[in-house]
Amino acid sequence: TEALEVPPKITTDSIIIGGKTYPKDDATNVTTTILEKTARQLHLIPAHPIATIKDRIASTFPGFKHYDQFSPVVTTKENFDDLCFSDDHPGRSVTDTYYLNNKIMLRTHTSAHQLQTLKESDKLLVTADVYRRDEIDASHYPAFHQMEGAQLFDAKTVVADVQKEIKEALAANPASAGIQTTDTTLITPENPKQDCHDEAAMLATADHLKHSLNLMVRRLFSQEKNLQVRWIDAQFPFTSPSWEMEILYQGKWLEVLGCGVIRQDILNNADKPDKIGWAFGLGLERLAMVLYGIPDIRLFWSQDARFLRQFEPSKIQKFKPFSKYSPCIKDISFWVPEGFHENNFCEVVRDVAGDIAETVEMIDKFTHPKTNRQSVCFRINYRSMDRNVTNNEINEIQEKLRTEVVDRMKVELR
Ligand code: FA5
Ligand code: MG
Repeated sequence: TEALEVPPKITTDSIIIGGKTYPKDDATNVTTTILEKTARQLHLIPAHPIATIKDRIASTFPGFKHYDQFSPVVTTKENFDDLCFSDDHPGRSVTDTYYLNNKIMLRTHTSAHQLQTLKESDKLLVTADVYRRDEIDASHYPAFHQMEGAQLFDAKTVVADVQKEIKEALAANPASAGIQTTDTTLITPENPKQDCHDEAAMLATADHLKHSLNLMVRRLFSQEKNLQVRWIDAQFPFTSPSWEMEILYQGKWLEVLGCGVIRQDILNNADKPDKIGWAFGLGLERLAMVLYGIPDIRLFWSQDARFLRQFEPSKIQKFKPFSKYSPCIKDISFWVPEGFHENNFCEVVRDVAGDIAETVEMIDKFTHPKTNRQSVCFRINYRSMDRNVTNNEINEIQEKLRTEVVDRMKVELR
């Protein structure tokens, strides 16, 4: 655990964060806007919805060691190599990940702490802020929060151990009515058992995993009538087989977590070769938005008293939206160079406009028939969550954006 009290800073040749200095290099792409987020630690603020959901979920995993103070600065080894990501995995790309430099980055998921924590513990949770370069809309923000969970069993006794545990858990928590779970997953060549695993041991581990997570959402959503949950196949470099859980929310299936049977290489590296285990990683904002009825992911970062004062510690209650202020819509068109990536544009928007940028949408794209040059048009919806923006103010931002995209992205405005 590192002190994040010292404000992070970017100088001409280094990044200073958590009191440490990291030299910049050709991979550096972290921005001041993002670094400032690392100091917020929403999951540690009492009564903040993210912290309340974190506590609620943790209470459904008694006896699990809960780590929630890890620094977001990790090595590429921790975030990728230790988790069996291939060298050319797209997640490593500078368009997806924030790098301090070639070797040091902001974690993109709480799985970055799996190896270290599995060495220390057989039942663990990790809650933390994670960072990804991403698009801009109501459910995507470049910083969000995840909770990781993992549990290990003795590979020799897992079948009997799981049977006993599930029986006890069911006796203590009879499945609540009104929650339907559909499991459409299959062990296939695309979602295989690991060769080193005994089939019965793997199936028992998977059973325990799905049982634990079904119980977790049932408890979390005890107020919701007719909660629908489904399991689908997934793929992660660090688990096999792998699954995702989705819940039906406002007519759409919303992915809330990924999980699976931990790759044995990871357990061997954690000095636990005789164990078998599961892991999951869930998005706390996704669950908080549903449970509190929070319509926009930017609200979690709001420092407006009208947001924060609505919440009480350990109580989940529906969010009362304060009035929606009027939007201001602006388009920008430009010719793009080769290798243009939408996330790079979104980054410039974030830096210039901050949270006033509500959505960024590509509304047109065409290739000039003669020159073969490509042109794109983006529509930016500017709206503040706590006041009306003026057209003058947005014009100024839009002008600055036009200058910055040319400077930073080598595009030609149209
Ligand atoms: C992961 O991050 C894996 N580390 C999860 C995992 C852990 C799998 C352990 C197996 C074992 P994924 O990228 O799908 O997976 O993210 C996990 C969850 O984080 C998603 O289901 C979603 O709830 C949340 N999430 C992902 N991206 C965003 C985003 N941009 N904004 C808000 N929540 C997000
Ligand atoms: Mg996913």
